[in-house]
Amino acid sequence: MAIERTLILAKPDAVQRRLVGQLMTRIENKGLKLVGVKMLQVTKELAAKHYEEHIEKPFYPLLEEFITAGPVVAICAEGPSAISVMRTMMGPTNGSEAAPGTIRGDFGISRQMNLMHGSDGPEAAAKEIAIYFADNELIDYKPTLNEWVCADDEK
Ligand code: IDP
Ligand code: MG
Repeated sequence: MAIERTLILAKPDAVQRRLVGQLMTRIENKGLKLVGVKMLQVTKELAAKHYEEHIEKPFYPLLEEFITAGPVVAICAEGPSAISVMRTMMGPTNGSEAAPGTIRGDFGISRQMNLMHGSDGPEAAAKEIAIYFADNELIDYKPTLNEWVCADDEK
C-alpha cells in the first residue's frame, strides 16, 4: 500500500455554507494526515490550470464561474492510498446520486455545487499539489498518534 498525497479543495459552496470545519474533521477522522492547508481565491488562470481537462467541455464556463465565485480552502492530505480513499469518501460527482455516508451524499444535492475536489490519480495529484502549494507550504512531521492509525507494514 503506497503512502500518497492528494489535493483536496473545500469549494466555494462549502466555504459559504460554513462546512469547512466539518469536512476537514472527516478527513482527520479517517486518519489522513494534513500536510498543507490554506485559504485562497481561485483566479480564472488558476481554474484553467486546475481544470485543464475540462476547458473544452460545454459546462466549463459554469465551472469557472463557480470555482472563482468565492474563496476555497486547499488541503494537501497524506496517507495510505490517500487519493482513492478521498475519492471514495467524497462519493460520485453528483450529490443527488451520491450515497448517504459520503461527503457529497450527506451535504449536497447538486452536480456542480458538490463541496469538495479530490485528485483522481497520482499524476493529477502531483500536478494539482504543485498548482496550489509551494514546496515550503507542505509540512513534513510525524503525528504522534501514527502508531495507532495503521500497522507498520501499511506505512
Ligand atoms: P469530479 O469533481 O467528481 O472529478 P469532474 O467530472 O472532474 O468531477 O468535474 C469537475 C467539476 O466540474 C465537478 O466536481 C463539478 O463541480 C463540475 N461539473 C461537472 N460536471 C458538470 C456539469 O455537467 N455541469 C456543471 N458543472 C459540472
Ligand atoms: Mg475530476
